[in-house]
Amino acid sequence: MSLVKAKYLQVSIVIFIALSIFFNIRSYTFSSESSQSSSSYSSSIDHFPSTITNQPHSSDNSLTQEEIINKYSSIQYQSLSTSKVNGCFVTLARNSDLWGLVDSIRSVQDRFNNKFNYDWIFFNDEEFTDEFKEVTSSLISGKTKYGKIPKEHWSFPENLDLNKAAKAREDLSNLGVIYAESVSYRHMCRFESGFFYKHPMLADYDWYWRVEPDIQFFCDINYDLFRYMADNNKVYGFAISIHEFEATISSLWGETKKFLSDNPQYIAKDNLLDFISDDGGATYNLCHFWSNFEIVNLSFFRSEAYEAYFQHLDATNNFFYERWGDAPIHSIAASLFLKKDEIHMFNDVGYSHSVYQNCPIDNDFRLSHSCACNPDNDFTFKGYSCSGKYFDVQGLKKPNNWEKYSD
Ligand SMILES: Nc1nc2c(ncn2[C@@H]2O[C@H](COP(=O)(O)OP(=O)(O)O)[C@@H](O)[C@H]2O)c(=O)[nH]1
Ligand SMILES: [Mg+2]
Repeated sequence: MSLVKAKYLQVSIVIFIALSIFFNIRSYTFSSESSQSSSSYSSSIDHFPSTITNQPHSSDNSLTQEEIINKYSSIQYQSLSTSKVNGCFVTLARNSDLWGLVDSIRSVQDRFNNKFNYDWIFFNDEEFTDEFKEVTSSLISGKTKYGKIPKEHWSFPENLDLNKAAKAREDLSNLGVIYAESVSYRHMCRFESGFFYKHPMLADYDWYWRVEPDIQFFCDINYDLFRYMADNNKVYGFAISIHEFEATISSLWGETKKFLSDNPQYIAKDNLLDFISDDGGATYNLCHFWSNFEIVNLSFFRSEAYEAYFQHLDATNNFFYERWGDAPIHSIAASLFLKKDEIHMFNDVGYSHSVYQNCPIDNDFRLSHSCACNPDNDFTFKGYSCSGKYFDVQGLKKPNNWEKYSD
């Protein structure tokens, strides 16, 4: 072989090796990209090992809420995503609720779920239309699932006196009570009280976050509210609390007391009774957590105590003879069966449902979280709210200036 030929061969080999390395790297890159795009982003982060070192944990109980939020918000979204809990959004809706729901979903996605990609489950007493499924799934970054409610979870109990129920609706309507005449509203409240968490689609989940049509989140939510609950041993979370219309639940407290006298073992030792009663349990003060937004560990609803309580209430048929809401039922159960430090108020999310809203009154917080709300409209410390009382019975420090926003 001549010297020129040998040199030529040497150069060719170097070029060949360089090209091989280059194409190997390229093919590796392409294959990892394509495998990511073939599975959803949410499932790819689900399986990412949780290796972050600054992951918050239960010792956070010793921090104030402000310190916790600062701590959680400072952690990178990507890192937080690796520590997702087994939670999902749940929405009960009619097909006709679609367009009111679109805004709710956009708000949840824009402020929270585009960062975390939690799944979303929809329930309906009828089949969802293709349009409903197409539109909602196009907006949601997690997986979407659509479930039909079993007939037995959305129908009159066999022993219901239909005439008595019709007369009760009429009487309540004469008092001018909202939804007094509606049968479907009563099915809805009963389903949300005792059945939604029994749907097989929820069986694989430990946590749920309820979303309704026509709600809005005003502020950026930069930490995983589910993860916050899990890490801090919280079971029930809410944003707004309010008084119930007494006429809708005339017999609810009497039935609750009957249940408790037969089942005192279910009452938690360090409970939140003082939130729902001003006289040590003699009467109900009508305070309840507004359940249209709630984040709950489903083990609470699946517990023996909650199930026995629901069965006792349902046997009265007063979901139909009165108009019992799921909000007072969830709230009474949470206040009695949970320890008070298992209940958490999210007063940092900025949340609105119909006429009432939570808007953080701290200027710095609102500005740094791009909150799009007027603090004058914050309901937290207004007279019809129960959240001032909640702060008191939980021994929480009210924000500076709260009096300025209290009517
Ligand atoms: N599938 C179904 N969902 C319902 C029905 N009535 C109410 N809902 C849903 O139940 C939730 C509460 O109803 P909503 O009208 O918002 O009651 P409000 O918040 O008490 O005024 C919402 O998510 C509704 O979309 C119904 O008849 N069928
Ligand atoms: Mg609603």
